[in-house]
Amino acid sequence: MKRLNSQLQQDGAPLELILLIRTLLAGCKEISFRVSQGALAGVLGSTLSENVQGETQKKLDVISNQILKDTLRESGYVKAISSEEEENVVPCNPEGNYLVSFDPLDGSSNTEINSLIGTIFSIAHAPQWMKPDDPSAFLQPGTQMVAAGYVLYGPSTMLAMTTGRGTHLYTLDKTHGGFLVTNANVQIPEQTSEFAINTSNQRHWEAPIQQYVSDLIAGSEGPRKKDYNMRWVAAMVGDIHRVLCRGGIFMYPFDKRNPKIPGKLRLLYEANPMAFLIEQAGGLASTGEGRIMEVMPHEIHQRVPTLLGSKEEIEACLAYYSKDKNKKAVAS
Ligand code: FDP
Repeated sequence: MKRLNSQLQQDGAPLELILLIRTLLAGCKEISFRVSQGALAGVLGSTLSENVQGETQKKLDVISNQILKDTLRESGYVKAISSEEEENVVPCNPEGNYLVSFDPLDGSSNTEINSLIGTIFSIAHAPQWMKPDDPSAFLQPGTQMVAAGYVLYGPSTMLAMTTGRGTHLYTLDKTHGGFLVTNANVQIPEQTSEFAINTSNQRHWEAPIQQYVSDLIAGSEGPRKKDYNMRWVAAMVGDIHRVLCRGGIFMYPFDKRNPKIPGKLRLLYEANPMAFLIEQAGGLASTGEGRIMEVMPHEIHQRVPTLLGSKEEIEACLAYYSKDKNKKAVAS
């Protein structure tokens, strides 16, 4: 089986990027170990502090964030970090050539129930002019990413990663501590009959997604003329992993509750890296209005509506948005 290094070399990744990825993954292996210890590691449960988004931090979030921060800062490859758990950019080596954004532990409420969780990351070049504490360099569209991926802490520890030459799945071989390629050049089936959305938010969705999901639920008796099944891991990393493995559509759409917070998921370290993985595997990643990877961020913790998955199903969903737009244009 091919090792991580060989795959990265084959994909033409520069040496420094390979070394950075290996450093990041060393941190993830430590997180994987801590996570697998569960309550025995004495790290589960909530701390008293809240993170910048006002969510209660679980201790594992804090620990995972610290592990990644320390490992990346010490590496010398990184100029600055943005993390879900850090209000501001974390300055690192002024001579570093890369910017790393991460959600150290996505789906952290799943820690309480010993279910899927993971680390999501994206890597971009650090501009030379940038000072390490300057957040503006992070405000570039996802098309500028040089690598992205996630490490999934499940029954096995898996890595999904792309450097722009396909999406590959790796499995951590705990006997020798390395990631081995277990599925190269993943191709997401273009058609699907599986969808994932938190339907408890239905009343807050806009008209196109209301209609789309209601037509999915209508199944073979509705306009889509086939039966759909629903799956919801409640951790984006788990839901996207399923989509990469067997297709599907994952949605966290625009939410009318607060127009200033248009979606739940964060652009830099959730939506963008997943969009890169999905596109590289032949799927589509949209906000409903346009390509996720072309969204120009205006702040590091920006949220976006997300529709990710099988090509034809995303296209079918986007047709509802176009129809709605046309209807509004005719009415005005
Ligand atoms: P979590 O808050 O548990 O870290 O990052 C946001 C996220 O998880 C996603 O992984 C997940 O898809 C979503 O939130 C689930 O949130 P809801 O239960 O509010 O739908």
